[in-house]
Parts: sequence; C-alpha cells; structure tokens
Amino acid sequence: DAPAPYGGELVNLLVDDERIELLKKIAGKLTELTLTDRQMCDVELLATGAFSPLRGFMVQSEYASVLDRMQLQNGLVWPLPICLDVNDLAARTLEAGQSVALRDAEGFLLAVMHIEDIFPAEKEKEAEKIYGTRDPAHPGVDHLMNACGDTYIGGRIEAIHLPPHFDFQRLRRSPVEIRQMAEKLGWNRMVGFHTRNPIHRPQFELTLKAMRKASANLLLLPTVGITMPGDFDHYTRIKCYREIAKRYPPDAHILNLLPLANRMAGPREALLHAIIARNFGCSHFIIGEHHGSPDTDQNGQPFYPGAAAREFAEAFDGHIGIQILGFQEMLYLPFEDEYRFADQVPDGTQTLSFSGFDIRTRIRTGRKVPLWASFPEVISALRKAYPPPRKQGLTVFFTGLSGAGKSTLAKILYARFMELGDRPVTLLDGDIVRQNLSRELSFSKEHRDINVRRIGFVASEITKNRGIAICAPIAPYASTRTEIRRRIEEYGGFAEVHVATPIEECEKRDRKGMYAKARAGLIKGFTGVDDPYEPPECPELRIDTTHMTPNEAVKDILLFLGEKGYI
Ligand code: PPS
Repeated sequence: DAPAPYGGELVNLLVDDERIELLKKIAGKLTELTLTDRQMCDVELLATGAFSPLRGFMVQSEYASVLDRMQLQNGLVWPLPICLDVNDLAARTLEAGQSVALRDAEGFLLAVMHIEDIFPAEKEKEAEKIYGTRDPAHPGVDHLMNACGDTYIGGRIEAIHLPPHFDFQRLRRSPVEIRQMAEKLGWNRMVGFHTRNPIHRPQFELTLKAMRKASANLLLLPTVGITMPGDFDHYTRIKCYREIAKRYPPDAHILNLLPLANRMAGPREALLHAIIARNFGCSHFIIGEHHGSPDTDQNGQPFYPGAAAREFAEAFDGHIGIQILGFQEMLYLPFEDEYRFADQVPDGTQTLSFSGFDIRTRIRTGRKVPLWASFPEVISALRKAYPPPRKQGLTVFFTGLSGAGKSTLAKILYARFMELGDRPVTLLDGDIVRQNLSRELSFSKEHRDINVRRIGFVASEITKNRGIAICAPIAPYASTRTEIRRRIEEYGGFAEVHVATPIEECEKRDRKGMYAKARAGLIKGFTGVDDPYEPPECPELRIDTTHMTPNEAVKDILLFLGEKGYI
C-alpha cells in the first residue's frame, strides 16, 4: 500500500460549506493581508496537505526548532521554515490572538488565519542555516534578504478556496486525489520525480532506471509555482513533459503539477521535496546531482557539491519514511552512443554532458542542442517558445543626462529598424511619454521611478510579444534600471545604452534652454545640476556623442546588436 502521509494523517485545511459561509461573513470585518505569489503557493500546499503535518504557518518556537534542529516541535524532521512574512507597516497593525483574511492580489478570499505569534525573521541566521550562505547571488538568499518582510506571523489556517488557476486545470491534483488515482490503478509503489527543468535524455534515463529499481510507477511532479529567474516558463515545460510522456510505457506514470515556491536550498530543499512526494503517496523519491540547487554563483561555482542533496536526503530517509533513490550524474559516451552513471565510465573514456542550464543557454542564444542531449520533440517545443535572438523581442534602453543625445539616437535607431522591417517597433521617448503615459508626474525621485517603471512595463510587454521597444528616458536611478532589466530579460533581449556625453557638453548644447533655467534656479531638481544621476556600471554600450555624429553612434549600436544575433 502507499505509505501513510507524513505525520500519519493527510492534512486538509479546506473547511466545509457551513464554515465557509461563516468565515466569509466575518472576513469583511477582519484585517486583510494580500498574499504574494510565493505565499499563495505555501497556502495552497498547506491547504491540500502537501505540507502535512503542518496546519498553518510556523510560530516562533517551531521556526527556531527548524533552524536549529531541523525538526518540528513534535520531533519530526522538517527542513525548511514555512513562514508568512509581512512588512513593518502591516506588522504594526497586527497582534497575536487576532484573525486575518488572506486574499489574493484581486481581493479573492482564500483563507482565514488565526494569528498565534508575531516575531522577527532572523534573516542572517536563516540564510546560514537554510542556504548555507549569505551570498545574495543565491536566489533564495536574495529573496530572503531583499524581498521578504522583516516580521513573520504564525498560526493555524482555515482555507476557503484554493488559489484559482486557469491553466492545466486537469493536471493540478491534490495529494488525496493522486492517492485515490494510484489506488484505482492498483499501484502499490510509486516513485516521485520532482523537477523544474524539461526532461532531457539523462533525466528520462534516470526515471526509467528508478522505476525498474523500485519496481514502481512514476509520479512526475514538476514545480509550477516559483522557480528561478531564467527558467523556461511553465507553459513550455508542461508541453515538453506531455511530449516525453509518450515515451514511457503505457499507464506507467502520472504527470501532476506542483505549485511549490522553490527556495533552491539544495540539500534541505531536496528533503522537503521528498516529504511532499510522500504526502502524494510515493514510496520512493529520485534525487540526482544538484537537486533543488541554483545554477551557479557569480564565479560559476555550484552553491552545493553535486552529491550534497542526495547524500543529505539519504541520511534522513529512515526518518521521513520514503526511500531515496540517489543517482550519480549520467554522462553520454559518444563512441558507445549511450548514457552511463559517472562511476560506471571506464577511465579515459570520452564523455559529454549538458546540464539543464547549458541547454537553456543554447536555446536562448539560438545555438544547436545535439540529439544525444535531448529529444527532437522537446527541442522543437523549446525552440518554438524561445526562438533565436533574431526572432526574439528586444528592448534598447537609452539612459543619460538631458541633452546627451538620447532622443536623437533613439529616433535614428527607430528609422533603421523600420527600414529593416522584420519586427514591429515602438519608440518610448522620455518627452513623449511624459506628454501621455506619465502626464501627471513630477520630477521627484518617487515620480521619476514611477515614470521609468511604466516605460519598463510597456517595453516588457512589447518584448514579450516579440517586438522592438526603444526607450529613451533619463532614468537616473540604477536600482530602477536593474529592476526593469530583470523583468525584460525574462522575455527577450535587453541592451542598456549609456549615452555618456559629459554634462559640460550637454550644457553647452542646451537645445531646450533647460540648463540655463536650472542654473538660474528657475527649475528645481534638474538632473545633473541639483538632482542625481547614477551612471550605469556595466551597460551593454557606452556612447559619448561629443565627438561623434549621431549616425556613427547608431552604427555602433547596430553592430553590437548584430554581434549578439538580434538583427
Ligand atoms: S526621468 O528622470 O527619467 O523620469 O526623466 P524623463 O521622463 O526622461 O524626462 C526628462 C525630460 O524632461 C525635461 N525635464 C527635466 N529633466 C530632468 N530634471 C528635471 N527637473 C526636468 N524638468 C523637465 C527634460 O527636458 C528632459 O528631456 P530630455 O529629452 O532628456 O532632454
């Protein structure tokens, strides 16, 4: 039979209809918390029992116990804190003993939480204990340090609705539904495979080997909550899984989406995945190299040794009641045309291997993925969603002082792209945007940020839909520019062009007479005069137009874009 859920009982926090009516009535009077996407993932996994035996967000003593001893207070092994973070402002309005309404961004009521405890997040300690590093290049640490609120609230949850999903609804089954399905199919043994990447050849081989080893059927649990920046979007990944599904023996696997917010905590993450798999009814769980780990740090080094997650989880499998099937890296032997585990490769044999990261990079840069690395149907699905740079969307983001030449360069570049005519082009010039999209805004820091974010938002939509956006605001603040870059790079190309014409030259030109007015004190807070400009540290291009014609400058930009494959 399938193993019992972790802690003995499958938790179900969804309350019955009568209770829903009551909670809905009182919810209107309760303080509201709007959940982030990550928090909604946690609420969903708590509500459906994927996080059994947890019945809500952790209180302080539980949090401390997980950090220090990796245990819940009842002694069960538990690797990661499941906490609800709030910012200081919200924290000041809350107190223990109070109930709060948990809503999604649209205001849809998901759950009522009964606060038992409000306590500070021990961020430094959490980073060390959970991630083993404080390096902000680690996406889990970055989130904890830079995005997560400073206060946690703990307490029981009564779930009213699961967060609504409109995609792949038939593939979103709860642990109890998967258990029932496996029972109906007469499956006694099920091996879980958790992944955030498409399944390529080595992963496929691995799952087949695991199924044979455990004489079990397969439960594929791809993460569709939060994965890592740069990952393929989940629509594309699910298309790939569906293709791969045809390669398994008939009726031997179930594909089910897991709305988990990955922490990417490597060893501790792997252990959590194994516990979740047990709750879904798995008797075995596959852990390969670098399970649950971010790609690499800034020096190209892995955050955790390849075997760390596997060895860690194996050490605990007796405690968590699911058998870990740890596998070494699989390498391709070109002469033999087969995959083997690293320890089964004779010394001196030539081997090849591609990580998920390598394949992502190749797809995104339009390079070939050899057939030994993946399957033709997977490569084709990926190529369709992630075309080569020549067919991707692109944003050229000019930044620089007033009068530096941004608008002129942007206009010439616009004309060149229109002449090429292979993609729709939109010009978002600073002045033009301020006449319509940002008409009501001033030049305060706050308003400049809003203005630049709006431009970034429009540019990201254009880039997503494979057009070209040319932006030319001053955009004086580095962090806002970085934020926009991140958003746009998810969808296509981003080239920051710093028009670095020195202020003396801009002021000499003073085409609009603005510098003269600023110097005379008629305009306050003018960039470069009495307002800051933070020059980009590593723009794709830096152009000083002092001794250059605009046409020459644009030629440099086009050459750069050509080199990168965008035109
Ligand atoms: S920002 O900082 O990115 O929001 O600025 P932006 O939207 O690009 O607007 C810059 C243009 O507005 C004119 N202008 C000022 N610039 C800077 N500081 C102050 N206080 C200011 N007031 C008006 C200025 O002419 C800029 O035009 P460009 O085309 O850059 O010369």
